[in-house]
Parts: sequence; structure tokens; C-alpha cells
Amino acid sequence: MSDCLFCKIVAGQIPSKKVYEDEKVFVFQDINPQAPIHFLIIPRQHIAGLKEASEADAEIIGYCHLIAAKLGKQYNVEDGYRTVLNVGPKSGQSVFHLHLHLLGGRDLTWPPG
Ligand code: DGP
Repeated sequence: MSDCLFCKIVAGQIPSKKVYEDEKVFVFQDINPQAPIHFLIIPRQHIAGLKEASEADAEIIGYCHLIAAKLGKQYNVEDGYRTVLNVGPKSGQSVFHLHLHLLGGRDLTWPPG
């Protein structure tokens, strides 16, 4: 989508601190980190959010979670990390390109705010 912030990051039109990329996903550091490790894992293809996803998106959504597990291992936070997918404005979703937060490197409290 031409006016999507995260599509522009994937395309390199807006700079980001890249962590990982492959043919399906792009991963970069959150601009406002909430933990020592705070990455955003996004599909290259534009999906506005979980509410807008269809069965055709099941594989890429699952794949994002497997990438989170891979990065959790790579960044040595396997003793405890969290994935977060905010859905809708009341959850705090502010960017409408589906993204999985990966948070780790500190004790994470429950319940989340
Ligand atoms: P959410 O609130 O779940 O929609 O998360 C959006 C996240 O995106 C938020 O934690 C801040 C991050 N973010 C917003 N704009 C930018 C940006 O231009 N660059 C980077 N790296 N992160 C951004």
C-alpha cells in the first residue's frame, strides 16, 4: 500500500534498524522500545491487521511466530520473551500493517496493561 508506513519501511523508503529479513518477512527494531529486545516482525505483504486477515494469511501469520521463536533463540532470551499482536485502536494498535511485537531481555509482568 502506497501510504502505509511499514510498507515504506519494507521498501527501504523509510530507514529502520533491520534485524532480519527473508522473502516473506521483515524484522526491525521498534522506534520506541519497551524492553531491551523489542522487534517488530511484519509480513512483506500488506495485511492491515488480524481483524482484516483471511484464511489465505494463516501461513504468513504462523510464520511470523516461528520467526519470533528463531530470534528469541538467536538473541538469547529463551528464558522468557513475549509476542504481542495488538488488534484495533483500543488495544493500542497504531500502525495498520499487521505486526508481531517480540519483547524480551527483562522480566515481563502479567497481566499486560
Ligand atoms: P502498535 O502500537 O501495536 O501498532 O505498534 C506500532 C509500533 O510501531 C510502536 O511500538 C512504535 C513502532 N513504530 C511506529 N513508527 C515507527 C517507525 O517509523 N519506525 C520504527 N522502527 N518503529 C515505528
